[in-house]
Amino acid sequence: MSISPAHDSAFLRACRREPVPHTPVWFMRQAGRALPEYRALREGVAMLDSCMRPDLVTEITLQPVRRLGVDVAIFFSDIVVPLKAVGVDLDIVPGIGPVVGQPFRTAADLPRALSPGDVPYITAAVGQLVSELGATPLIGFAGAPFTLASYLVEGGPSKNHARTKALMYGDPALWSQLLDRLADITLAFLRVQIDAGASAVQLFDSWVGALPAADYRTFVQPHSARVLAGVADVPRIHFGVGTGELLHAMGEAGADVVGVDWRLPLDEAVRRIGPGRAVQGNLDPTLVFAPAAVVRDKVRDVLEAGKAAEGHVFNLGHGVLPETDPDMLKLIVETVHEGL
Ligand code: 1CP
Repeated sequence: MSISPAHDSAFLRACRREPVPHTPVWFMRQAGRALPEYRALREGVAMLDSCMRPDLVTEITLQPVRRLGVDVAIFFSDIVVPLKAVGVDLDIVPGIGPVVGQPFRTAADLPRALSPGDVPYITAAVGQLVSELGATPLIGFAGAPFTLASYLVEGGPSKNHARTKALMYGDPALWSQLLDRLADITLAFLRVQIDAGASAVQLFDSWVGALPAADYRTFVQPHSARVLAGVADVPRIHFGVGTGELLHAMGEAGADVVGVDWRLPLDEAVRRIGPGRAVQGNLDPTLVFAPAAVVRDKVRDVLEAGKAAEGHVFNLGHGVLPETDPDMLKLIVETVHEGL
């Protein structure tokens, strides 16, 4: 196996907990939404259609790297793309998010497994991107089984995940079958991206913060752990929102880097996660609406707290909000790179 030109990038070094020339920085949801050049490209193209066009995916993924000077590219796609690829009737509705035609109720609704032949456009787009990116690493990603299950069971975005939890607590055998199948799909989707050249992966369990730690360990962790074990040949980032009480368990699931939202200072997150893992985060995504001087101070606070970690990848505590001024993101990148 040849060594990738991105191997010695600050990002991959931080993930491996090696010394870095500067703290690496990227933003969840950096590709899309906040950039006018993204909106121009997406004009008249439905979200899921754009994810199947390697030319568009490549261009959208590269836009924030060019404009913002971030250290990493994140593949432009969505967590529901592999579900669509195995035939689940769903769409991404503007202003809402993923909506599923027939929500999951019984074993007859189990999605089928995913094979690489189902997503040739992912292989093509990753290959094209990796050759254009050179020494800039590309992060592949997927949704974790719990978060994907929430969309399938609720039929769309949900605040309290009530039906999802009703299935989990009420029919543990069917729940386990569903999460097992989703783990297969997620793992296959991540493997496609790694095999095409992605140099790290992020497993998004965005909504798992809805669970107490004991139930997370029983009903979710084994499935996420199986996914993460299957991609141990690259650095693995594992992230969720509102996961202050789950950080240790999410690390245990097999993450090299644990993503932290904005609610907990990084030094406290590091204490909870324990040794042997790097952290990613965690500027509040709404801070970009504060004056520049405040933003710079808060960025430095995050860098200071991040010193407690064996490796720190700077990011927001969740995705870029659509109203964000790209110049503010640029200011954040510059401030992170300046260091303390
Ligand atoms: O990060 C990037 O720059 C790559 C692009 C990306 C990623 C990583 C998109 C494009 N989606 C995702 C992941 C994703 N999708 C997650 C995990 C990350 C997170 O927690 O934010 C989740 C939960 C989704 C589901 C989803 N897709 C939502 C959230 C709905 C809810 O439940 O609140 C939404 C709004 C989408 C649509 C979507 N995905 C991506 C974009 C640019 C959009 C906007 C749709 C459009 O332009 O029509």
